[in-house]
Amino acid sequence: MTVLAITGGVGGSKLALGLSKLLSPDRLIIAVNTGDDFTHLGLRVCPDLDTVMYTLAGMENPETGWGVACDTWETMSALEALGGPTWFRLGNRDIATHLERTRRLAAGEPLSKVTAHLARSCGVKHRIVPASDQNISTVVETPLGQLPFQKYFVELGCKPTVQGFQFVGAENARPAPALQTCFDKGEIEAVIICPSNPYVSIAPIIAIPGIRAFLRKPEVPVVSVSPIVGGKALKGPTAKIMRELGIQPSSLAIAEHYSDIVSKLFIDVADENQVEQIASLGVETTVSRTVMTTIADKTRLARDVLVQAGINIDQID
Ligand code: FO1
Repeated sequence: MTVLAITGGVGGSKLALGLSKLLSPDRLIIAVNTGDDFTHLGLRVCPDLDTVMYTLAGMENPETGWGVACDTWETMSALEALGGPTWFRLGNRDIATHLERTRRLAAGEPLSKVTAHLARSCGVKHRIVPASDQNISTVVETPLGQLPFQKYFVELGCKPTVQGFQFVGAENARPAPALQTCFDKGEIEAVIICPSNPYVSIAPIIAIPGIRAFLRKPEVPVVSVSPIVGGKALKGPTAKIMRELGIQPSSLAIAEHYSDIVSKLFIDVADENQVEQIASLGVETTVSRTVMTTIADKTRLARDVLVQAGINIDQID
């Protein structure tokens, strides 16, 4: 049997790493958001897939959470001298990932096959799969008009007011083959929704009909970890986006957002006072320390989440 972890980029990758320390490769499959993907400088860039891959490989840039540790920037400097766009920072080693992905995609390989090859080449044994091999593009609706995600997130620094999101392509997208096989064989015993931005990083995944339908099966426990602690997001624009969407940033709001798919929600001790309100939504809460800094934090939270999902890992290994 297998645990399905659903994640976006930096924040969710921390829990995915913790899960990978406790579950062997055949017991964990990690489905990653592809809504942030875009073609830049002619290269196909998949930020969340790369962040998960680099994090599980232990090679991610610890300061930013994305890109490769100790990467170099000569190509960016040379590009700047040529007047090229350098707003999206691509380190030299990171560029190799995008070059090889672009080459393989152009040769007709599906994204999940390319991702499996890249992850294996980085020494990652766990299965990292794009949520879908079909293109899904997150478009941000703002007063400036509809913006491609990375333009909003990086080039404009999340400044434009968010009025809504579109996940173009999601409705016609199918779960990645490896994921669909797990669904068809009834192999998934629990789903963990990692603490990524629910509105931007998890939503494009749940927008895929085959995945949304699976998460709604009452017999499959779905446990999530709130990305909001004490009314704030640990990283990124989650709280700002929530306010702009007219939602008060809180773990209660996260519980409301997930109430039709999540059976249990981990909230931080800072939000203990919201337990009753969340329980009234029919979502059980587990109060824990959800801020993950060290690998011990990530592994402990992963263990607690698995236990709440009914997976007693001590019997596994
Ligand atoms: N985020 C930034 O804020 N600035 C960047 O220059 C940047 C470059 C970048 C390059 C590769 C990559 O995989 C991620 C990168 N990110 C950058 C982060 C990226 O925009 C976000 O990780 C996701 O798209 C949102 O989770």
